[in-house]
This record gives sequence, C-alpha cells and structure tokens, in this order.
Amino acid sequence: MSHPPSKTIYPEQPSDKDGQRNKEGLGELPAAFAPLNLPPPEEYFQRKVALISGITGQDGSYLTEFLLEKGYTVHGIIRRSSSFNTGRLHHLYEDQHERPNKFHLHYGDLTDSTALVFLMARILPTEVYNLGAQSHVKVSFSLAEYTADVDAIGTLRLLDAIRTCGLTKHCRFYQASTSELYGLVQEVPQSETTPFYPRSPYGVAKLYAYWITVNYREAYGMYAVNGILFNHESPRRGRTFVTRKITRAVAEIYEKKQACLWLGNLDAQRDWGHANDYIEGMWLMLQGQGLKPEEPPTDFVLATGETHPVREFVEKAFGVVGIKLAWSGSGLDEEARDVNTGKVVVKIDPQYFRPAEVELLLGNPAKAERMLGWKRKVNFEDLVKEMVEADLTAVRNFVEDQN
Ligand code: NDP
Ligand code: GDR
Repeated sequence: MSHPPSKTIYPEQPSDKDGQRNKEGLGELPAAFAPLNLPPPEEYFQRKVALISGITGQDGSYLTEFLLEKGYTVHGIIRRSSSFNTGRLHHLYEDQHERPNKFHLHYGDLTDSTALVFLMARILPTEVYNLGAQSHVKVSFSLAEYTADVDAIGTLRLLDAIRTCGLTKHCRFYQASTSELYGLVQEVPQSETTPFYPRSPYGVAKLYAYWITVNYREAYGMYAVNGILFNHESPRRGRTFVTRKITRAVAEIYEKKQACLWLGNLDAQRDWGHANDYIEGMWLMLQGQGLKPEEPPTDFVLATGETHPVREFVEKAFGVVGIKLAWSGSGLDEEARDVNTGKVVVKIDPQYFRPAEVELLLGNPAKAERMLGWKRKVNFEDLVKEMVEADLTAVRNFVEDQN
C-alpha cells in the first residue's frame, strides 16, 4: 500500500453572486488547515508526550501508569461530572511530588470539537490514545444516538483535531477498536482478516471509528492504528461489566452482605485477558514494532486465544472463596445453589439480556505475537483470582469504589 502525497486539493469554492467562481480560489493547500509553527517530525519526536481520551476509565488508568514509567508526559481528557470520576487516577495524583509536571488533566469531551482542537494545539502530543467511549454494550441499545456521537463521531473529531493543528505527520494515533466488531462471528477464531458483523449500536459505532481510522491513515498518511482488543478485565473494571459484577457479588455474598447474584445470558463466551497486559500492546502498536521503515502502520488483534462461558467465570469466582455451586433448571429458571448451605446464590433476571447478543468471541493474537512480540501474561484462573481477592479486600474494608 503506498502513501498518497501529503498535499490535498481544496474543494471547489461556492460561486459568487454573479455566478462566477471566486477568482482568488484557495487552490492547493497543505493537508493541515492551520499549521502551527512546528519543528520537523524528527525533532518533534524527541519529546514523549501522550494525550489520552478516556483516561479515567479502566484502560486509561493502567496506560497512564505505564507511560509515566516510560518517562512520558501524560495529558488526559476528563469530563465534567457532578460526581467523582477520577478515582482510578487518585494514586497517580498523589505521586505528583515525585513526578512534577508529568501528569496533567484537562476538561474536554469527545462531543466538543473546539475543546479537542484547543487541547491538541496546546499539548502538541506525539501519541494520541483514543480510549474514550460509551463502552457499555447493553447501554448502547438505550443510548444509541449518544453512543454513535461519542464512539464514532468522537473518533472523527479527534482525528480532525490532529489534522486541524497540522500534526498529521507529527503524532501517532491509537484507536480502541473492539472484538464487538465481529459480533455474529463469521469465522472462529477471529483475526485481523475476519469480516465484521457488529450486533449492537456500540459495535456499529466502533465500526465507523475503525474505518475512519483506516481512512485517515490511507488518505493523509497518518500513523493511525486500530487495536482490535478482546475483553480485558481487572480489579479496576467497571462494576456493571459481567466479570466485575460477579467478583464483587462473590465477595459480598461470602461476607454475608448480599444474598444473591442476578445475571443474564450465562452461555455467552468471551476471550478474557488482563487489562494490564493489553496496555503494553497498545503502546507497542504505536512504536512501529515489526514494521519495515517503508511499511505503513497496520492493525492488530490482542486476545488470549482462549474462550470461556460466563457460567464458568461464575463457578471459578465462587471457587476462589471455597463455594462450590450446583446448577439446576434452564433458561430463565436456571439457578445455582451453594452446595454447603443449600442457599440459592445465582439467579437469572431477563433485564440483563440484550436485544441482540454476541454469543462467542475467540481471538487469534498470532500477528501481534509475531510482529510486536506481544503475549498475554496473566491466565484466566489468575485473572479471576486477582479480581475476587481485590473485591474481598474492598468489601472487608468497606471500600465503595465508584467504578
Ligand atoms: P471504560 O468504560 O472503563 O472507560 C471509558 C472512558 O471513556 C472513561 O474515561 C469515560 O469517562 C470516557 N468517556 C465516556 N464518554 C466520553 C466522552 N463523551 N468524552 C470523553 N470521554 C468519555 O472503558 P475501558 O477502559 O474498559 O475501555 C477503553 C476503551 O477500549 C473504550 O473505548 C472501549 O470501548 C474499548 N474497548 C474496551 C475493551 C475492554 O474489554 N475493556 C475491549 C475492547 C475495546 P468517565 O470516567 O467520565 O465515564
Ligand atoms: P461485553 O462485556 O458486552 O463483552 O463488552 P460485558 O461484561 O458487559 O458482557 C459480557 C457477556 O456477559 C453477558 N452477561 C452480562 N453482562 C453484563 N454486563 N451484566 C450481566 O448481568 C450479564 N449477564 C450475562 C453479556 O450478555 C455478554 O454476553 C465489553 C466492553 O468492555 C466493551 O466496551 C468492549 O468493546 C468489549 O467488552 C470487548
């Protein structure tokens, strides 16, 4: 694939009153609309400055730690919220005395182009990680338009902010793409070449974001890549995602603070890895690892290559606190009892089912392993154990995180 020239032709200008084309016409302009007075890329890239959207989320917090460790200056975009939304970053803020001027938060929103352009021009990042999203699949059925605005058009806004500031050759762009693109899977396992078939407004919005990232790479020669990441979890996972909902409930049930865990589809299968492993993969994608100098950037799947049903996650999580389950019934009447006490600890609630479900995800990370030298480190059992143990500690210490 060859890169197009770095110049673009301005579109025809509207006719003037006499029906004549404006004689001054804009003619050929550089790809950037308002180039800042920037040094050439080689000099510019001496700095290591990251801009992260979605910094307050699970992945944003791990990525910030990772990049600060590597000596980056990290800027994050946070949304105005009437409640506290920086809990996952709190410990990094406390480190400020040890790393002065290395970590900065700015108000902004993926729905606000002006703010994005302003931040881009002020920060002049060398790497942009677009992790911001309405990321809950079930919620996207209720907030379909909003999800499209943030997840799809928000990605376009961020890419255009880079262009507007004349940074197309000066900054690298990571797009948080997702295994939800595969949806109704067209092959098993799924790789970079598997056709997409999204099954939710979230998946469809992310499909636009995927393609606009590819398009800007091809149209403007931008270093823009998609990381197609399969589910990744951690103790920092939001509590409405199934893994964290389960591990928190197991801890609460074990400590006798909750009676029963209510879930939806137990048969769905996911390729679950640890978020911290996936962060390194994101960064490697922006370093050009495995690419020859003349090769354009390329997209990668990050996955474990294993899949497990939700039911198995439930069993393993209860197993960590020594509770063995006995399942009975089927469909909406399925339930699980604690074998020792006979109490029902898992039941089904139809409100947690989705209008269209993604039944099976299983990723093939071979390309990332080969080109990036990336490999997940944490296995399924250790992931479940770490999450349950973290929730046990939190429940015992009355910690109510806001995740
Ligand atoms: P989270 O839901 O934990 O975090 C989402 C982040 O996006 C939060 O910081 C949130 O801010 C922010 N955000 C939401 N709406 C906006 C907006 N309008 N403008 C700016 N920021 C906004 O997600 P994860 O950390 O788990 O995921 C990170 C990214 O990776 C997301 O794009 C997700 O779709 C994608 N992804 C995640 C996978 C996973 O398994 N975790 C797998 C594949 C892709 P606030 O804290 O204020 O809500
Ligand atoms: P997912 O994650 O939709 O894969 O998206 P989630 O944990 O929400 O669901 C996984 C599977 O579990 C089933 N399920 C339930 N899900 C939730 N949330 N709550 C329940 O009570 C419940 N019961 C069963 C679901 O039906 C589903 O099949 C996540 C997000 O992080 C996305 O942003 C990301 O793109 C994908 O992972 C990869």
